[in-house]
Amino acid sequence: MIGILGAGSLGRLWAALLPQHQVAFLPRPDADPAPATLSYTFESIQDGQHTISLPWLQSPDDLSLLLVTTKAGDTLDALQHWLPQLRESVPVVLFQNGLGSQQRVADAWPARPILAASTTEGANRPEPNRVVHAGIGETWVGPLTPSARPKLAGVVAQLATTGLVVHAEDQILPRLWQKLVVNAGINPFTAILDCPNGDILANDFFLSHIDSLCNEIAELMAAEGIGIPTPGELRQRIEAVARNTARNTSSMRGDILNRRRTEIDFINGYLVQLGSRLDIPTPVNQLLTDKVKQLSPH
Ligand code: NAD
Ligand code: KPL
Repeated sequence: MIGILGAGSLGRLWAALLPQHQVAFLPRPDADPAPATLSYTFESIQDGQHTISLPWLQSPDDLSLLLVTTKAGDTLDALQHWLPQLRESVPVVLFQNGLGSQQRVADAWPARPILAASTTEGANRPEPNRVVHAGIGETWVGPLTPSARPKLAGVVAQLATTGLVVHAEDQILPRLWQKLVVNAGINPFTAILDCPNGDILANDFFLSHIDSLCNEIAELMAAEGIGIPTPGELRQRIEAVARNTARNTSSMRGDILNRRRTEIDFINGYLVQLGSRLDIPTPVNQLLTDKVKQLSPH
């Protein structure tokens, strides 16, 4: 049985596409009491609308794989509740955006097979019981702890049964950084300016900070040994994604509009913390983090 911890947009996407008799959701500890099944409408890209009805997990002993699709700020707490109940050999795949939460999990359970995924699939939930696969992407999965290495091929094969494109990635950290760069350069601007992704490109606030932001990120990446990108390359990558997703509401703007906690601490906030550890100034990341925090509950 494949367990999904975090029954939100991304968790319900994977659950809808995995073989149905092999999937169960792990209830929140505060679920009161968990109903037997979770039903929702799933709008697939390829073949229309389906009703999905999946069980809540009855026995943790049944799990052979755990997909963790909570937000970054909820992940450690969620796993602290469930991992003591799962066999040590069960691979755990972390799907969070940003950085920081993955390392905390790997540090907390270094003997467990912990993997991280970086995905460009897009899913949203316009109503509580309707999930839309909004954009087809690709997913890279790689090991964070030594015992995850021998599990990687099997985990990728299980995830690929969805029909989604899933790659094994030995070096998952640089992949997570690539997504972090894009999120750090788009999400806070869209949240602060309250605009779709494409609209940041001509905005004075974006234009007056993007080069300094890219300088900060390039310096951090070089110090961390994650390649030596030039600030100009980072800016091009950020602007290309903003153009390609021009009408999208970023996840951070969506969180603010829905009065939810954002993932800023794991995006620009992570870069600020890394900068202070490495003695690299990060004033633009700090500014963006502060402004987003003023807008959202923390
Ligand atoms: P979401 O808010 O829709 O879903 C998170 C779910 O986790 C919610 O249903 C919440 O109730 C549940 N949760 C919180 N604490 C829990 C706990 N202690 N136990 C069990 N469940 C708990 O968020 P999402 O959009 O699905 O994103 C999840 C993660 O995936 C984020 O880090 C996001 O950045 C990343 N991601 C999302 C997408 C996407 O398209 N949605 C794409 C790439 C990456
Ligand atoms: O990942 C995203 C997000 O919104 O979190 C981007 C790439 C910015 C697309 O909206």
